[in-house]
Amino acid sequence: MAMRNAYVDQFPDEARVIRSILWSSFLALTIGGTLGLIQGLHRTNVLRFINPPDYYTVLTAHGVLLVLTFTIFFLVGIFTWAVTTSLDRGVEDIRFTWGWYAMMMLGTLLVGISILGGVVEQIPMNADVLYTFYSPFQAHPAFYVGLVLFVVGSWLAGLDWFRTWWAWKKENPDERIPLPTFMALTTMLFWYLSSIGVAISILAFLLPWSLGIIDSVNPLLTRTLFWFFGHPVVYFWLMPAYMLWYVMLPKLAGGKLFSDPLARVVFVLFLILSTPVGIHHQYLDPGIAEGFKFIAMTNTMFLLLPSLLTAFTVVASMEHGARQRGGEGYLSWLKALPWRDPAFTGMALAGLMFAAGGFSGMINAGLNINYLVHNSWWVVGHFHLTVGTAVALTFMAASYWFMPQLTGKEIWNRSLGLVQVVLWFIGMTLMSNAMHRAGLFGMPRRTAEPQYQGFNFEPAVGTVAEIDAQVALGAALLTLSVYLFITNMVLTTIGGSSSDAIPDNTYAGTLSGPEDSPAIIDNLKLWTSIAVVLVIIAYSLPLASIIDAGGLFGPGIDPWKPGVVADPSLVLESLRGVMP
Ligand code: HAS
Ligand code: CU
Repeated sequence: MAMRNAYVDQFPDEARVIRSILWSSFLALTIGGTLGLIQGLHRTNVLRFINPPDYYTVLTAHGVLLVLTFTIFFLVGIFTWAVTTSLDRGVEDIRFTWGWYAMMMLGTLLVGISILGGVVEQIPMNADVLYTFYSPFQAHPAFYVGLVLFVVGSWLAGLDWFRTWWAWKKENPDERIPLPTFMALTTMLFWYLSSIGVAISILAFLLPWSLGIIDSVNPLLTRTLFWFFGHPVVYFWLMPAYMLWYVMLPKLAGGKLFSDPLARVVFVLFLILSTPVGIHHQYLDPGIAEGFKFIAMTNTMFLLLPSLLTAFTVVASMEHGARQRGGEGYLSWLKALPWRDPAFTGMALAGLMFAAGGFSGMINAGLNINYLVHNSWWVVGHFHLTVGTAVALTFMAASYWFMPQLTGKEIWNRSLGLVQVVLWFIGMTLMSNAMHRAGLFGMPRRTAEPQYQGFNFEPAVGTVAEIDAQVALGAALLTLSVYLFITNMVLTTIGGSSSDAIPDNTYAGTLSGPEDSPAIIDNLKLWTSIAVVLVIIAYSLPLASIIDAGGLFGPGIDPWKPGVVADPSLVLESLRGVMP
């Protein structure tokens, strides 16, 4: 009998940590998904059982659990797989790996409990600040402390991968960085750069303010620091999905990656361009000059390039796979793809929906068109196609390949997996399409009561009732899909016995390998320096003018004058709320 060579056989210790990490991620997905259904039914007036004010607590938990907890846990797990697999060596010290995971868990618990305080009277905390935690909304200090722990944990995860790579490089000084490691490292580099923004916002302003150390903050400044991080974070979610499309999808399709050099160029472009664009979330913020917004728009349009390159490369690789399997013709090769494999089909459908989500992103990015869609349900439609499908569906689909690798067991029910990913596609088609349409006639986002008294929305096509029905039905199908997913994962893990039929832990080969690109592509220091310079160009003047106009700590407030900085007893006072 041939020796099985799954990930769990090669790296049993790493497999154990990654399993725990993925379970944290799946738990967040299950709770977050359920909350999504509650909101979907409430907003559309189909079923209302929460108090309208609690809607914002639920919405905060939904956003935080899904876009921060679910996605980021999954990606740190999958990047750990990517680095160890492609370097063919374990992490330097597995205790360190457990350490950063524990830190991220602790952060999640603090954040989770403080949000829960919004609906549970016994918990004397509150964090109804939505996942963007803009001031003047204020959360309990534990919320901010939890966020800091979570983010610092993710920084240490990156350090873990860099350490593994440094050790490998010592032994392989002349080799090119293997592609999956290259992708994980470039992603981490822009994550380090961009999360400095949110770190400053929290540590210098929001946390001291919530603790009562300072009296006020400059909302525009903290918003700008948030979006300095808030745009790049969307690519932090997307890059692991892209990695899976580059290294897994071609393999599952039965072929090879069309071009390794092109994939590297894409990740370098994301490293360079992800950060200097955050102001495209602030086109409607007064207090930022139009010129700065124009620069952000220009950078954003350049940033479309790596995604368009990805669309080309990934589809070309799929076509190569299909032709290897006997596919022919201009389009009939599509029929030769392995549509019965939930991992393949889920990822391919995620890519297809991302084409639509990317398109609505281009519309958002237009400085003038944005005025039409900003703060409307359109934006919610946009990000449910991007993070909610390109990323979430890819992660779920990939789990049908990864769970066997991590547990040594077969998926409990693969056909159910196929149903699950298709159900997501259908549910999201209904929900996101309706949301986009609703946004076009001004239906606002983030409100429990979208109907204003004395005002009737008038859709150009269809009716409000029909749009609401699609959203409610879509939300129900999506939640059902999450439950099918989690059931499959649970039964795979606890049921079944170890199987010898698990495929080897490998990823796609390439038609054109790294040797076809100049070595400078692997010069991470160079690209990081360019990224830093671009950030300085894009942000120094806007930040200076925001501080000049509104003060570091709010208009007219000089923290260096005595009396304004609160006395330390206030700090103790507010800490009393945190301590039991
Ligand atoms: Fe966005 C708002 C612009 C991409 C997430 N975005 C948001 C928000 C979120 C979000 C969460 O400029 C709301 C934030 C909030 O709460 O206020 N976005 C863009 C642009 C892109 C973009 C230009 N967004 C994303 C991604 C996200 C994400 C990715 C998460 C993962 N977005 C904006 C703007 C706003 C915004 C404004 C602010 C709006 C406002 O007013 O508030 C681009 O990166 C998109 C590029 C993508 C493409 C598509 C390429 C197609 C591909 C598919 C290949 C096909 C395959 C399969 C593989 C050009 C790669 C084929 C299958 C076969 C069967 C053949
Ligand atoms: Cu953005």
